Amino acid sequence: MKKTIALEVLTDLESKISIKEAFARDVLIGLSATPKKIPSRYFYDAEGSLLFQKITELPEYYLTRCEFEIFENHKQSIAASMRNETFNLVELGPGDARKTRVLLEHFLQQNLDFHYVPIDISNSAQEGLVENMQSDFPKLRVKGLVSEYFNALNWLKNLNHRKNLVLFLGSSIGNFNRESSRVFLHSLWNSLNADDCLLIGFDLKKDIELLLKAYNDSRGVTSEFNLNLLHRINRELGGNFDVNRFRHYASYNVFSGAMESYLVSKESQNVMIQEIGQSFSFDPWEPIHTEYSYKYLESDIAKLAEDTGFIPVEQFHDTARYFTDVLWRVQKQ
Ligand code: AVJ
Repeated sequence: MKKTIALEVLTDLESKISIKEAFARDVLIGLSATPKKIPSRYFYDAEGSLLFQKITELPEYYLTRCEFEIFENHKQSIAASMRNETFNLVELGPGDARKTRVLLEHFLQQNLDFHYVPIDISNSAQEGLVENMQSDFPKLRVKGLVSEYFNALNWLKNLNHRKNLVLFLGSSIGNFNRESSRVFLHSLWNSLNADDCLLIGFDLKKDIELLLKAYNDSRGVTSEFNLNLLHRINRELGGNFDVNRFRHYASYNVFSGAMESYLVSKESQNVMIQEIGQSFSFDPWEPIHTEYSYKYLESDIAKLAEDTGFIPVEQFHDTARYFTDVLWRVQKQ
């Protein structure tokens, strides 16, 4: 007998286009632009999500390990901020939610009164996640939402009036440029109620060598992760990329404070994409920009809270101080 999975697929009333159509549209726009680019959110198909999981286990990729350490060392303080409340633990883009398990386990053990509500655009990923959570934590009340973040938050707002603790972990915010991160956080503020909380992870500025190593690992997993974008275009959009004729390149931009990832064409070539009905030409050594991973100063983070309507409540670091998770409260007068 098939077990029922607590999963709700929300339809976005405004945009009725499928993920594949959006992918085709964004690849057309991105490869027609100068310089060429592809949005980083398309990394995470089934293959890309597995590769990202492998990245999080690499010795050079310190971010995930640091956030684990933060949760292990500070789960009591995080739980204390929610004691005597009935709340939704809402997670934006949970992935495999490995770090979140540390919190879930502790919250359950402390008998906190909450529902876990992971929100992700990928239906298959959410199905797996909700199923695993239900079997690993039989007492956990979980409701997975397949939706865009803000669509889901507004749905939640109308559904119940519980307090929300929103998790946005792993330096996902790093994929937004400085301006977009403000827009994103203020939209989040707008979708939340006064006194709701946000626990958000930021990767801190640090020695450039450590950053470069984290995005150019010795086993080449990050390279595979980046090149998977071209494989995905081949798989889903009928592209004929010869992936061997491109290489991964990642560098740190000291002016903007971001790691920047590219796929660089090693020679002059044309690539046909059936679903778009068009071919694209590449000059020798022409790059496609694929990702920004912005790094923060403590002062940037404080300013960001102030500018977007949040009050900093508590801040946590790993022992090396490579990474930080901050707990913010929504302020509305
Ligand atoms: C999941 C967006 C936080 O930017 O560090 C890892 C993705 N890219 N290695 C990051 C990523 C290359 C990661 N985020």
